[in-house]
Amino acid sequence: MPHRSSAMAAAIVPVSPLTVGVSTLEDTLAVHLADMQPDNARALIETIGVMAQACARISHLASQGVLGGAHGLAHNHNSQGEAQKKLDVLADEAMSNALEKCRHVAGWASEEHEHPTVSYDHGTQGRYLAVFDPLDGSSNIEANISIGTIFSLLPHPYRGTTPGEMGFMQPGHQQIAAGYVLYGPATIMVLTCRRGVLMFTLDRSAPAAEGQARWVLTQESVTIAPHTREFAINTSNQRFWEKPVQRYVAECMAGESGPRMKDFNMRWVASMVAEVHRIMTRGGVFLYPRDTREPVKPGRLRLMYEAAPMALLVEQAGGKGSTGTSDLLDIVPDALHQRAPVMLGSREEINRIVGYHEDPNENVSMQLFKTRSLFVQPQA
Ligand code: AFP
Repeated sequence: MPHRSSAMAAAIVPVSPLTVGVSTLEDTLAVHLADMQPDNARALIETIGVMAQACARISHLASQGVLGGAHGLAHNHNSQGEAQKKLDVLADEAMSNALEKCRHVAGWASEEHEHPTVSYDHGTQGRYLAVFDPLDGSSNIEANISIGTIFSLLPHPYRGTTPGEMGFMQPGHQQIAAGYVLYGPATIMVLTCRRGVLMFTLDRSAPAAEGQARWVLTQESVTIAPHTREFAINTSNQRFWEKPVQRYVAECMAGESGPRMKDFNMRWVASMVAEVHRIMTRGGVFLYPRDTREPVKPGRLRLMYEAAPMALLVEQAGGKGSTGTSDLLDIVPDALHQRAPVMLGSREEINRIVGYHEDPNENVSMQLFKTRSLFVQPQA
């Protein structure tokens, strides 16, 4: 059997122009990364290919529904104390098993495990550290609503030694690549290697079970419009939000008769992958702000598994990601499972929300606006 790397090397020369609807993942990346040093490009293509293959496997498991035996609880808890679903566990295994075989990956961190895993065979020589949320939106599984996988590649900072937890503590702007796979009516991968954003659709008629998943390029240069009339937030937490978010949402809700002078639409899928994908296709903002429900947690979403990869994708598509007070990509994690407030999407809207955080007269504006808001603002 040929070694996978030699098969990849053959696949990346000669390059041909990208053709949407025809170019496969490997062919597309060979063209897309043509400016990279060939050895680096080959390693990146091979590693993304390995993760894409694992996601095709997860797509297959998810698409089987209850017939595949992947519904329901696994009767385990993850490192965060959250009850794991069977599909959480299976997705985690699919990603881990794939990365274990990849010679470029020295180690990986999964949202499902307390500590990172060092690759048995490639721990010292691998050039990347992989980080992933194997199954995002797991509360949606039994309801047959979209779910996803989020992944990111960081450089292994101490190549030649095995990676420790400290090696993963890198800010989001260090990411070499980031992507997500949406398991919806179609399975779609959205990927950035810091050269814009590409979108691929899994050809489900190809035999994924034999490791032959076929991802077809379906959009190049994915771009998020700077303005939007759509926002996504879990409004059941409204009373816990910080004031600038209260103000932003209240103004959207006030619609034409409020200061924004236009009507807004709202969505909430409870799967960040699905929300970000909607933003990638038609704009919008996604907010999971800091709130006062659990003061020790600065938000619900994980910085490394969710916020940072999505922020890179959004930024590469022309949008912006922020905590409200700082750029999501600038945060240096101090713990693997660190949480962060997340606001991302259409650039001008995120700038507006950041502006509200900076506004020293915030409380004054809130009082003025109170008369027109559909929300009753909580008393200070
Ligand atoms: P699960 O994977 O535990 O279902 O969490 C999904 C998620 O991290 C993110 O994808 C959603 O946007 C968010 O949590 C939903 O949170 P709420 O249930 O609080 O709305």
